[in-house]
Amino acid sequence: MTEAIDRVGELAGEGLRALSGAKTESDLLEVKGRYFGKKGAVSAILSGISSLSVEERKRVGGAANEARTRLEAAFEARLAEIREKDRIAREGAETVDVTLPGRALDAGHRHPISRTMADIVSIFGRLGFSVRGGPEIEKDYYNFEALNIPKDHPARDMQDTFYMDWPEGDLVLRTHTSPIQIRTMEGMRPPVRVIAPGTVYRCDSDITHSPMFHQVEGFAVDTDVTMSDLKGLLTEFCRMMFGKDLPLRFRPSYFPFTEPSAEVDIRCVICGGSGCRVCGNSGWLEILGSGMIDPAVFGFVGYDPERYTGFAFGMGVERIAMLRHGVNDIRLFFENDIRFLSQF
Ligand code: 2U9
Repeated sequence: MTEAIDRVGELAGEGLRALSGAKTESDLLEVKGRYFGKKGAVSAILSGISSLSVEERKRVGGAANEARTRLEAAFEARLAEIREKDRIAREGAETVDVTLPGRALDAGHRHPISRTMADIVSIFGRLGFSVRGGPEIEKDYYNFEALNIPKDHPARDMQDTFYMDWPEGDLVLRTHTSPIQIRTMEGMRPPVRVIAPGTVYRCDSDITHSPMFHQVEGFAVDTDVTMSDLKGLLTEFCRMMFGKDLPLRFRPSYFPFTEPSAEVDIRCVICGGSGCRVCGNSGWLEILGSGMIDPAVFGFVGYDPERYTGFAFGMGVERIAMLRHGVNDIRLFFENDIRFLSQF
């Protein structure tokens, strides 16, 4: 009997030492199982006391229950200690070092096409032009008819124009910003000096054409506007845009809405005139179309063609941005690849 009581004392001592040596929750559970769990050593002693006398059973059973109570209390205390240590370790690992330098936010900037367009508009603003806009879904009349482009004209080719199949009638995505000039003339008498920037659409796509692109057009109408006014204005524009001493030339051309018409070339900004792939070895780059507004156009807006003359011009913004930044594929502007766009 004293043997059994001694054994309980030994087990209690061993169990308490094992509990205080446990490092983790699973160590603790393992110790509990071994000493005072359902199948542990203390339980084994309790189940072996049935052969003892009542008196002995009381003493051994009392000692065993007391030992189990102490072990359970020690278990709870050690469990709390281990959990607190784990929490402190976890929170230490998660700590934010507020003294580390911050991560800089990337500053955004305007798209190179928007910037080029704003620069062109700003130059014409300084030269006395005001800015007008208009709808991108446009009536056939404003996009073609009033610009002296009748129904059978090749400029209306199905391959170039996006026709809208809408019940509202003959609508197209504007193929140029020229309808803005027609709408402007309908609403005001000369003198007129207006610049018309905007997005335009043509069904065309390769390295120099995009189905959505941008134009800046402009025009002036008064009683005495001449071709030399046009040449003076565009010469000044090219020099403000590309450089002070830039040579340029006016080359005869054809547009349905201007007569006579001229295209403006600047000395190649890539090779300086010696000839390269960009200028097709000519030493010149086509930059603008222009001309004197055809009197037939004045007929559509109720301007007296005997009294008024005017000039008009137009340019593609992407082409100018490509030359300015040395970009060789127009599609790069619209792929929204930040690695490309962040260069500008
Ligand atoms: C009215 C009368 C005349 C606008 C003009 C051009 C010549 C021209 C092209 C440049 C490159 C289009 O983007 S592009 O392909 N434009 O060559 N545009 S004269 O003439 C007008 C406009 C409106 C009422």
